[in-house]
Amino acid sequence: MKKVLILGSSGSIGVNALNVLRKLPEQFEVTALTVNSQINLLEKQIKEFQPKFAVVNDESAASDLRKRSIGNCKILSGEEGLLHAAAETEYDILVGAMVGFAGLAPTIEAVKRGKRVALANKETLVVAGQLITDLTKKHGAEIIPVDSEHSAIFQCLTGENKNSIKKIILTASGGPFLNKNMEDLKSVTVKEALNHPNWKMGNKITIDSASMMNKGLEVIEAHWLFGIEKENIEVIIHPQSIIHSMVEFVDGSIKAQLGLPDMKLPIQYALTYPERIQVDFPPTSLTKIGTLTFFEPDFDKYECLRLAYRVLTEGGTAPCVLNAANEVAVEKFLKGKINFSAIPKYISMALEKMENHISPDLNAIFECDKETRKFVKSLA
Ligand code: MN3
Repeated sequence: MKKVLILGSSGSIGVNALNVLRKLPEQFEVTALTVNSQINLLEKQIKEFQPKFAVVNDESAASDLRKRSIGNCKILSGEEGLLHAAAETEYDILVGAMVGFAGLAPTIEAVKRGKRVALANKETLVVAGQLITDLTKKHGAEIIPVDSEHSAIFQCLTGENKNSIKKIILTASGGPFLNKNMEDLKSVTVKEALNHPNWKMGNKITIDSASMMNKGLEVIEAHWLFGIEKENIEVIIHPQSIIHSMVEFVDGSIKAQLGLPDMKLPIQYALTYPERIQVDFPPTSLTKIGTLTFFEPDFDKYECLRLAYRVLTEGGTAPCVLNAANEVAVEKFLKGKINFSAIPKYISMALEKMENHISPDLNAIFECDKETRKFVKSLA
């Protein structure tokens, strides 16, 4: 019986992780759940899964929850509670399903304890890739990707020698604006940007998919997860989202992993790896799908993707600046304060403004994140 802590149990990945765990009661036990503020959903999850701990980031929501009858589950709160859950409580696998930079510190605690991290929170590797990679080696931790593309690559690489990889081919759906041009992007609405054709996800990642920043973050994530240089990471558009990604080997052979776009599969694989467990996911009918198509991304239209490759070249805190600026810009776009094409502009401005620190420690990363947010928030 493996014990599981879920960071971010009210989000789309967290809910799907619980959907997976609900069907595997013999193998897994949920020991802790964390949310930002959604206590109504958390209360239901606590009643069903009976974890020993739950953390609510928002203090007043936490005290509301403490007044309800939730059995023996201990309610912690704030950043301190989050760190306590990751650093002190008992678990075997941490599911990193929080959104954005906030997932970094607790993930590091799990890595330092040599745990398995089923990582969905790509921002963690984007901002602190070197640090996490070094700590993972040092403490014998295990990072198993939950991101569908990286899970695909991870599956393609099973049994292969790293030296035989020629390149990684990340597939991208192209998002809701695949058929729009650069001019159109200036006037797209929040509602249009949130209407992803293939995947149902949270707001932040859905906007990132529309701008292709999501794919840019995934290029950086792939670099750190698999130790592959950016020249050997290619992005291609595949609108059907059936091939989740591919690996090309030195002999010219290409391996791909296919399936319907459903996060339950990569989540379950990260939990049960190296085993595969039979489940009742709907089958992938290739004859029903019929056609798979591929084409090159337009880097002028998807400026965010170009910026992601650029910060990977620059290294240091540049990826942290990109991530923080993007998080703030996306928030501004969702609130209707800026238009869609201002997102890459704000990121470029932040990259110009912020000084790059090479080989940053955790403090330097936190400082960079804070300063970049301050700068981008101050932009009109
Ligand atoms: Mn993905």
